[in-house]
Amino acid sequence: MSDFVSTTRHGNVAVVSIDNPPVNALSFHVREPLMQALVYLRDEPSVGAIVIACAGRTFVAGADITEFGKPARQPDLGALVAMLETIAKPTVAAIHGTALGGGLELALGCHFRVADRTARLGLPEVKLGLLPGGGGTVRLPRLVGPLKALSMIVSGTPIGAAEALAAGLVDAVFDGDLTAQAVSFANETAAKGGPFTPVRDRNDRLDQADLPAFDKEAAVLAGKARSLEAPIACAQSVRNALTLPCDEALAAERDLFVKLVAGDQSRAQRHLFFAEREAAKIAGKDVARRKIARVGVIGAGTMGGGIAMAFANGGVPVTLLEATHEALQRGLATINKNYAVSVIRGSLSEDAKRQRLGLFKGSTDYADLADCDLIVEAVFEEMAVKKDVFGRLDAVAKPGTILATNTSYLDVNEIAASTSRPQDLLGMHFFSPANVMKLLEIVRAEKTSPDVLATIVDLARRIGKVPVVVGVCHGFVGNRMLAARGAELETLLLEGAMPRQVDQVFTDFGWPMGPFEMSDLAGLDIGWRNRKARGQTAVIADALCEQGHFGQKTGSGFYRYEGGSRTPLPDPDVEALIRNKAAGRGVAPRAIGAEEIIERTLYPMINEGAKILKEKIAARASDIDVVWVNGYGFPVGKGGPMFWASLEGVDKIIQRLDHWHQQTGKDVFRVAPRLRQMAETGSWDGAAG
Ligand code: 3H9
Repeated sequence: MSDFVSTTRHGNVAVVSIDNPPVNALSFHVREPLMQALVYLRDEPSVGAIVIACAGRTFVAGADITEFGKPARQPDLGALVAMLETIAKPTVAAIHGTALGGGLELALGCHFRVADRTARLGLPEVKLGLLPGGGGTVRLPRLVGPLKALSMIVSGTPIGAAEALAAGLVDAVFDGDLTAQAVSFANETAAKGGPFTPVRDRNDRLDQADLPAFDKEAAVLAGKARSLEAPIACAQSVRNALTLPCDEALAAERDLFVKLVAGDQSRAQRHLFFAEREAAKIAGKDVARRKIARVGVIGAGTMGGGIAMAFANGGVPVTLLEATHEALQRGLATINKNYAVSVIRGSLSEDAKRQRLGLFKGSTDYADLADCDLIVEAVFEEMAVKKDVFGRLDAVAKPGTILATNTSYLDVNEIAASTSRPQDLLGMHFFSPANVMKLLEIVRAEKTSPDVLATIVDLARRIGKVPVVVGVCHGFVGNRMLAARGAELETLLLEGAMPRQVDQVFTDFGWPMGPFEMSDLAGLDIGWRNRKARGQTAVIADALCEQGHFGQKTGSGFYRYEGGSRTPLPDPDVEALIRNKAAGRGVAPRAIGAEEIIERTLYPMINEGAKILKEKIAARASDIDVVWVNGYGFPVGKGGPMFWASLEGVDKIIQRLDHWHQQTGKDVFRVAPRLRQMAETGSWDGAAG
């Protein structure tokens, strides 16, 4: 008995209960008493069967991630599961909430698993840059077959109880009092008599004939892994289960785990795990939240429609407002079509589609927004238009309604000042497509009240978004750093790099696509319009736009696209244009290496991040990482720009920025004081650490 593990008797059945809030992680202070309790019960003759259950909201959700990187303390998870398998009496895991990672591995050490109907089971270690290290890759294929195990372990996505039952992962699914039903199950099983075969000895689903199909699927998954090591290690380890004796496969899994856990990629992904949770913590978290039962969205274009879908996907009823009946019908038709595509792809059931569509109410009348608790505008990005919209909202919104602007750049303080209720207004900067992208920059204006902020952070999590609170400045965190990243791109072209070379450096780094391909996808006309509004120019991009080359949508931009395809092809005309513009400026082309491209794009971006921290536009460096990974495709295996800066070496970054500043005199290379401070203290907060 301990504070974390206790045993109760129900006749012949002993129930061992783990109670380690909030998620019953298998910390050392749980493993040690759990081991002791199991050894005692194994040897206690009056005990006929053992149930492992958990208190609180969930079964064990994994190993304790905070212990990784510290010296291992025995018993480790492997020893615990191995010991479980020495028990001759039936052992049953009673799973409610989530059985994840080490939690599912513990359950796989039992002879049987029973689950509550709402339970979810999975091995998500890959998302932490790891593979399951407690025998999961070796035992799961023995229950569900190698192909299913491969898909579960490489994706890291948990499955529901019904699917787990069908796959053979659980033996029974129950409604109601799970522990009581697990005890009955254990009693009945014990009465039937053994011997009971541990999972490690069940080999009937391990058929060597599956190897070719397995290897084919593993190759497909490896292709999607880009530069990440963990998915490859996961696939290798499941393959070992198929080809090696159990103990050898377990030892190989352990070796792979030890290697990954010490590597930079897993450190980066573990950093992101905690960073995302940290980002949702805001000062004044104890304030009462406002109730959000219905949301209004103004504008049914790409952005507004996506935002409306994001709310409906989270189960929140939406009133969608457009200026004209035609625009409204067009918007609703697009939403309908998007859901229909999801049904065809198999990611949404027909029933769920109907339910979601049922949450929409369309209108062209502002008065219909009167019952909304939150109203988000997604209209044209122009201050006068925004002010007009909020003026009308002021007249119809009920007192206490939260007003949000989806602006990407405009001054949220100025928008707030144009209403009679600035305390109720903030920015909700969704990323396109808003129904898919996880990031939500929540822009806190000067007068935004703490309860408004807390309500929107909670709502964001409710609809599955990753919220990050940011302050008011041009472009907030993400777009402001994007501008710094892109400041030298045109110059690089003029000096001799071609779009495909720059993009290749980015994809080699781990980005899903490079900046030129991204501009083509977003539409070059958007940047062109913004530049014109700000009196700015861009030599190459402006020339392309003047010729009507707006990117993918016109079949040409920095690349050409054949027959409506999305595959970018190098365009000799664009390359000639670049050379001509360079010659016109007297710039002789030279060979530009990958290092230089990184130094002149990613280093300025880190520098801008340092300024953002100093100005308190972001509360923490890790918030910036969350923005970039979830909104802009910064490679997860590098942990976000600010984490990556430490891997790259802040001293080196400063030295090269100084070099480029001397060479060019450009402001974008002027080293920010906070960056120098980081080099001195080793911490973005300014304190030594
Ligand atoms: C593993 O198992 C390796 C093994 O194969 C091998 C070992 C040898 N450890 O997410 P929430 C904290 S790797 C430590 O906001 P929710 C979390 O930081 C692990 N702490 O709740 C937060 O703390 P705070 C494989 C953990 O209800 C608090 O709990 N397992 C852990 O939205 C609440 O978390 C996973 O990867 C942990 N394992 O979601 C599962 N998990 O309040 C990771 C959570 O101070 N966990 N915390 O910010 C999850 O996916 C979600 O937490 C879960 C609940 C779905 C369970």
